[in-house]
Amino acid sequence: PVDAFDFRDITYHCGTDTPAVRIAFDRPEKRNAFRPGTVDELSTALDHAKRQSDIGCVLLTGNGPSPKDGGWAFCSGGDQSVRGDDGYEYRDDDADREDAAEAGRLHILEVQRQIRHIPKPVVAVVPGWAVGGGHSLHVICDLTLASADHAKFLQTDPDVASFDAGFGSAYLARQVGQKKAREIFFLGKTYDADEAADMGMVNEAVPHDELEETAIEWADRITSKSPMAIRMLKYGFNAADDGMVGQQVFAGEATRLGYMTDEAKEGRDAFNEGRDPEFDDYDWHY
Ligand code: 2NE
Repeated sequence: PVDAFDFRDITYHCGTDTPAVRIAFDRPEKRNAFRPGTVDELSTALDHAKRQSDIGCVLLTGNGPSPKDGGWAFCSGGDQSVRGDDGYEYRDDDADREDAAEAGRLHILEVQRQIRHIPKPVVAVVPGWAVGGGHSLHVICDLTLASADHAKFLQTDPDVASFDAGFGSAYLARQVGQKKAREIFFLGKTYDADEAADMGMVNEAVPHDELEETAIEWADRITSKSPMAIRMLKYGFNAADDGMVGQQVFAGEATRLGYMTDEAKEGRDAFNEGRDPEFDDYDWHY
């Protein structure tokens, strides 16, 4: 575990041999449903992982099995037992948190954006149920690896009068097509890992006892590659769907690469030295 944190609802581990982190929902008796404090912890862990320049991949998963009935889950979405009238509330042993707010929260959507923008691939490692807002989380991740034995994918949003009308549905339609995405939400069928792989929202289904090992292999493959290239590719894949924000994020990374050139250093140095910049040595590339 990463010592800096004392999490209650998630576990957070940093690889020793693999430059990746493993973040896991840790409420298996609730099928890893998230309450506001869970979301706070997830956000903190993702932010920490983002800032570690030696970490190139995030594995997001759910611990299990449930001590109550042996069931496995990635995440079953918002904890309906703490859903108030305007969002999810800090109640019981969630209420003494530093960030506890009076108003209902829906900040899992902020976490979706964190996953979207973190400059390293996030892999959803799905050992069991991915349901509702938990389904949307696997959708937003860059890759999904699933247990062929226990993973199940289900959208219950309309059953509980909730709706992820953003990435959870619209981006899902980019992955599986419009008809299939509408089927997932409108019919609420349950799909196993092979079916989810066939429709394009899961990359691979592997035997349950090989799930974590395969996830680490994927992290090893990802982190053996050029960090700059992986980052630019992630933001390139995002850009077309993310509009001006997608362009802004991609452009920010292009700016960073630009800053690393002698040409940019000449612009900076000329200003700091109070002289005109000398750009004659730099090509108008074609
Ligand atoms: C996940 C699913 C399909 C599992 O079914 P099953 O039969 O395997 O287990 P069971 O018995 O239903 O659940 C085991 C225990 O976990 C709790 C259950 O209440 C049960 O507790 P006990 O009876 O043992 O005490 N549990 C499971 N999911 C929970 C949840 N989300 N909140 C609180 N407790 C939960 C089945 O359990 C299921 O359908 N769960 C509900 C899925 C759901 O509707 N999630 C919310 C969707 S809305 C959302 O996530 C969202 C959003 O769309 C946008 C923004 C924010 C949130």
